Amino acid sequence: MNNNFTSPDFYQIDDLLSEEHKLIRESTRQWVSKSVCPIIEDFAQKAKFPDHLIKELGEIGAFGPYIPQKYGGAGLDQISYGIMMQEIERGDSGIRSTASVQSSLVMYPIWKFGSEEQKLKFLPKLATGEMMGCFGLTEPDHGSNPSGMITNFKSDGDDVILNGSKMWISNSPFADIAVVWAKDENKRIHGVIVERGMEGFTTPETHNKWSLRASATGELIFDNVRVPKKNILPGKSGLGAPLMCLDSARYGISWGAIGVAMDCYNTALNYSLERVQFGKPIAAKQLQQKKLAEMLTEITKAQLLSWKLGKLKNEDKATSAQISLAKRNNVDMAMNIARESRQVLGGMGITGEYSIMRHMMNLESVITYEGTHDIHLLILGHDITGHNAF
Ligand code: TGC
Ligand code: FAD
Repeated sequence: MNNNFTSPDFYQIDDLLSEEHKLIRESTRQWVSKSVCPIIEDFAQKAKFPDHLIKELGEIGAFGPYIPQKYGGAGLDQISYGIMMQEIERGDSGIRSTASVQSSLVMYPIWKFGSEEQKLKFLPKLATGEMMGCFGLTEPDHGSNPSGMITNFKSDGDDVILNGSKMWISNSPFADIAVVWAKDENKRIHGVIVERGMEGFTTPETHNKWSLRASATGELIFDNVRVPKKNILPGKSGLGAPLMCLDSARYGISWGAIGVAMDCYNTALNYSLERVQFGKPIAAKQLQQKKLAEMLTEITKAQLLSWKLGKLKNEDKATSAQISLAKRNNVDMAMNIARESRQVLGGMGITGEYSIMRHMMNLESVITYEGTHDIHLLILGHDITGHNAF
């Protein structure tokens, strides 16, 4: 495990960052090296979520970095958020998932679409980790096509009665609240805050994953759950509301993937300098240099992409298609680098002595969730041609 990590910066991209960005990177990096790297392999092997990290994630400001301070967030810009996701995902995609679900998929919709009462009730506790949330969009029969969702509610006095189920929900087994997307009697989609303990609401865990093993994934089952109407997010309805949340999370993932790629690249570089075969370090062999040179090239391109996207997001100018391009490119880039760097390590690459194989398996989820690789291609195709090919 490499605990003295320095990120590659071949194009002096640090010059584009503020002093605050660099401080945030340094402090998050140190926390990851101290609290995540030493324990994460063991938790992944045991398929257990390290829940003792929740409080620390709250303390380092990883929950809602860009949410205003008034609501308990850190009031930082989008590049700061991206940098935090990069550093946390260097440790493990599952820990980044916990942070990005809490920030972009739970706090963001409450902040953007919630009533003042909802914001004051939930956001400060979500920011510290005293309360944890999850986001329920995907259903057993509606993954890439969430508009077909079946989960629905009917009005009953001051309450609604919620029925249906959600699948593949990060953090569901331990979440205190779920932001659930469900259709009303007119088939209009709304966000509903469902609280643990409401009768008829259960969250069974999904087992036997080979990917994201240090993250808890589960279902959300609603069997005539009575939810007060005051728990419906009043500010926006329709599929566009959850898609706005996804835009924020996908942007964070574009940075997170860079963290994984950097960790794999550094591990492969260090190993190749130390491992001697045929009388020389394997780093002296052209075939290994080709791998390393291509890794650095792709990391550098991805760094520039996410930085520029962050600038656009700071100005509120980033389009959904631009976000899709970065999520799709950077996760694919990280997957290729994980595969190549694992080969540099030979047999050692398949062991838990190094982080690469765990990253490689995690990325199989990252390339699927928040819109699959192919769905992001179709979003780009739609943007380019004006023709919807979904
Ligand atoms: P479509 O007809 O294109 O759009 C419906 C309405 O939404 C608007 N819209 C957006 N609004 C805001 N942001 C966006 N990114 C938007 N994209 C579209 C659109 O203008 C329209 O508005 P209106 O007013 O006309 O109704 O919708 P569609 O049904 O054809 O589907 C579009 C598609 C395929 C792109 C979308 O549904 C999609 O992205 N599918 C992928 C599903 C997905 O990403 N699921 C993620 C689940 S959450 C998750 O994976 C969390 S993992 C967390 C972790 O552990 O890190
Ligand atoms: P499907 O939609 O069934 O897709 C199967 C295949 O068909 C894919 O290759 C896809 O690209 C392709 N495909 C689909 N439509 C088309 C098309 N029109 N043209 C061509 N190809 C197409 N969801 C949440 O709501 N909240 C969460 O917190 C969450 N966390 C997750 C955590 C993990 C570990 C995983 C694995 C998933 C998580 N998801 C979550 C669900 C995730 O968003 C979905 O898995 C994803 O959107 C894909 O849906 P699906 O699995 O149903 O695949």
